[in-house]
Amino acid sequence: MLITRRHLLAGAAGGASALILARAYGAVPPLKKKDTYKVGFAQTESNNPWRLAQTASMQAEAKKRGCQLVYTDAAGSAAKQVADVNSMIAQGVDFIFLPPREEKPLIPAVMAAKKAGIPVLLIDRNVDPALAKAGEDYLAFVGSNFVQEGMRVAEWTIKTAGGKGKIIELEGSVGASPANDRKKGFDDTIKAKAPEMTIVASQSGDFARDKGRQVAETLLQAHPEATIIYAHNDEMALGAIAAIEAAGKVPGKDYLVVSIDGEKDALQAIIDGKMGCSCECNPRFGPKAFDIMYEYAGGGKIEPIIINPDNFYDASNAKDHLASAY
Ligand code: GYE
Repeated sequence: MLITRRHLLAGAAGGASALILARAYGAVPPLKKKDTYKVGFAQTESNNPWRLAQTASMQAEAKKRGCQLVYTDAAGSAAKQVADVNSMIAQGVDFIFLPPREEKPLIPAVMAAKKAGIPVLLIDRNVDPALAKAGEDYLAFVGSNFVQEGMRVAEWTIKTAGGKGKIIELEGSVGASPANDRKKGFDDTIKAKAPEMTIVASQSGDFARDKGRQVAETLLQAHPEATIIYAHNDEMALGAIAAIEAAGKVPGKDYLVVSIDGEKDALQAIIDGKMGCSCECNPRFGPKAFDIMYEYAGGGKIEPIIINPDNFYDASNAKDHLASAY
């Protein structure tokens, strides 16, 4: 399709038409209107409840719409995720849903799909906006505002801790957009609004429970003055709670633990008084992701950045959401 457009425009001459050519070449590939599609979903990893809930939601929606889903699991490797997307391109999928594990390494995969005439919808994680453009190199990004999630957790923490305390931060996967943005939102807010609070250590726990536990164990020992742990997701926060308990301390009393996602175990930890708060980040992308694909095929205008609203959980409401959590 892109080549057809280029050929159509190739006959024209002069500067203005060269500009049109550049724009046409820059457009997201079109999607033919059909009842069902063969779609790719290149998952990043499957080592936590958030990922499992996301995969289940995508699979259920594909089934509901009668679409064939080509599913891959990159098992935590950005290089494998690139290869997975390339294999979907080779299999001739109509459309690709992609949560790019890291911001930069997945750019070649996004560009390869575009070149092959396959529209890509980024779900839940983003690529580096300086290297690929929403609404041009890929159809759109749909997901949470991660900077805002970090800000909301920081504001709750400042209020709850009375503007004082030393903080240990457990970062998500290095190079992942939610890790970058949740750090920025939280750190900037602490700096701007809580002059008596400091982040004494900040290290990646790769969004994983056991890695979070290991990193927390080391950092708790290195920084006995810390009383607050901010984790970029619930799995690492739950790992930190295990590390606190293994050290003979009491989470919720000796340490305030705050995080993001709103998974079932975290809501239970809030109810049990072990965790302070968790900003929701909804993994159930299926209905929205497929709606966007069908809307695009039908000629609808797709906003390049579509933000999911996030709830916020603490002791005041965790119980009400436990039954519907993942
Ligand atoms: O918070 C985390 C998952 O990309 C928003 O990735 C997602 C994050 C989510 O592994 O638990």
